[in-house]
Amino acid sequence: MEQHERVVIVANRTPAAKSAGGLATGLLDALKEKPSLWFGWSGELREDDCNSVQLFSLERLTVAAIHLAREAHNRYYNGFANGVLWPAFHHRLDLMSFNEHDYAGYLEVNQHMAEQLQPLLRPNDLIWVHDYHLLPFAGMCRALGVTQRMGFFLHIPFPVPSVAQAIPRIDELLDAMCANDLLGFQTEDDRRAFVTLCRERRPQKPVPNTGVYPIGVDPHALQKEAEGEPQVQLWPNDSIQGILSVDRLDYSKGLPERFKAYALLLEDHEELRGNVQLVQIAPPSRTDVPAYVDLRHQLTSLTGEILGRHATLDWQPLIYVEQQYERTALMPLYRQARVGLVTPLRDGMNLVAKEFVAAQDPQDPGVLVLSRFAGAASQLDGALLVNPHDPGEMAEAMRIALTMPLQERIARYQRMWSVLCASTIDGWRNRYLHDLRKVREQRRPAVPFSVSELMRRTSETAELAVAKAH
Ligand code: ADQ
Repeated sequence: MEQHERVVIVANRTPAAKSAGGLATGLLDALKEKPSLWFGWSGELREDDCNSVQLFSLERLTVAAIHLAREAHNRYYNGFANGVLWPAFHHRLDLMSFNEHDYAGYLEVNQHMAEQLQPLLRPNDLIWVHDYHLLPFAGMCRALGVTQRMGFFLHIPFPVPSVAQAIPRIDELLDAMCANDLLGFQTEDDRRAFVTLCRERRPQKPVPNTGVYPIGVDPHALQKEAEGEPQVQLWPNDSIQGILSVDRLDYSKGLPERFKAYALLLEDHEELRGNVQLVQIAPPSRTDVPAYVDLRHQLTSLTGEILGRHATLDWQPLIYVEQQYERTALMPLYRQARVGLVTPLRDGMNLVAKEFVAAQDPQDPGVLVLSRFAGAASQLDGALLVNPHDPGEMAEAMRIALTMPLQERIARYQRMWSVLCASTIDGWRNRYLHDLRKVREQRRPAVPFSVSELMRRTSETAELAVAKAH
């Protein structure tokens, strides 16, 4: 008997029983309604025995969680994924730190995950792999004989070819990525960069189907959350206008540049002193990676400078909070802000920008100041777009936002609200899966991929590197 289709999500992490992240929330609700599988790392590190798969159910979704060995995880996650791919894909080659040993760990974990997933697969599965942690995953699966339709979605930007070519082993990674049937990107710029790179680096080999699928939010649900009782009234009297920024503490988010622009605003506009306040919420992430430790020091130092120079006994120009908040708690805070300041140096989409818009009071909305280098800038045309490298331009955009008349604020909000409603998270998921299904109808054969040679060569080089180091 022909089995029904089952969507299989493969991601670095499995959703916890109670989970809240953007991707997890966006996919979970729909997956719970039909038989589906979510496969990934449990979040648990072990010293040994990583060959068991832990299964649990969230309604009709089965979660298959594997554990990873501490040492392999460190090389895969901190070493290659976040020490090479994340900085390079965000155009920070200066922060990229490659070594063979980490790369071997990255391949080993991908291979381990492919081997653990394979026995769980059914013939009619539609496999959807997520993000830069799993670039070679499809290649590994194909080498194990997996022939089901398999697609990949990149949540972060894809680097322009001149930068991408500086990533060691990029050709091997491209080959493995091209074992997918469909590759999805956040923006047309990302998609084009990938295709151009493939044509330059592997001109004789075919490029699979590619598409642009900007990730969205559920604007009505977020609006409702934003109308909830706030845990705290950030600006209880109207004498202070609030600027709010919410980010993971990450160098791609442009926080030091933002603080410098805010300092410039205060310096140049005496009339704003005492009347404006920036609240920056930025819980630390990836604290094992050195660049993140440096960033945190830089920010605490800039915070001190701004407070030292401008704070008075009855006015704090800046509140910097490292605490993590649930999205349900954040939404009512977004609604209180006059300005949402979202200025990453480079970002796949940036869901905070969309969440900020969704949270606004339609009768009295705040203004979004948005980096032109966030994927969201390709959609949110009602935002004030800025170059995050230009403190003067950012300060001026903040000033314009703080003084923008109600009518213009409403007009800009309405344009962006329409975009949010036309590009929801449900639409993103459905459109992607629809296109992946179409690949099945075309009966495109799975691309063969030789992983054994790749793994053998890499582990030999890594062993050599380790031997040399001792
Ligand atoms: P992130 O780099 O994590 O995601 P972003 O899209 O801004 O960036 O945020 C994802 C989710 O995390 C959002 O739902 C947001 O509310 C939440 N979040 C962010 N900062 C938070 C904070 N300080 N406290 C609590 N929650 C916070 C990656 C890519 C993005 C892409 C997403 C989804 O880097 O470019 O938009 O995946 O594809």
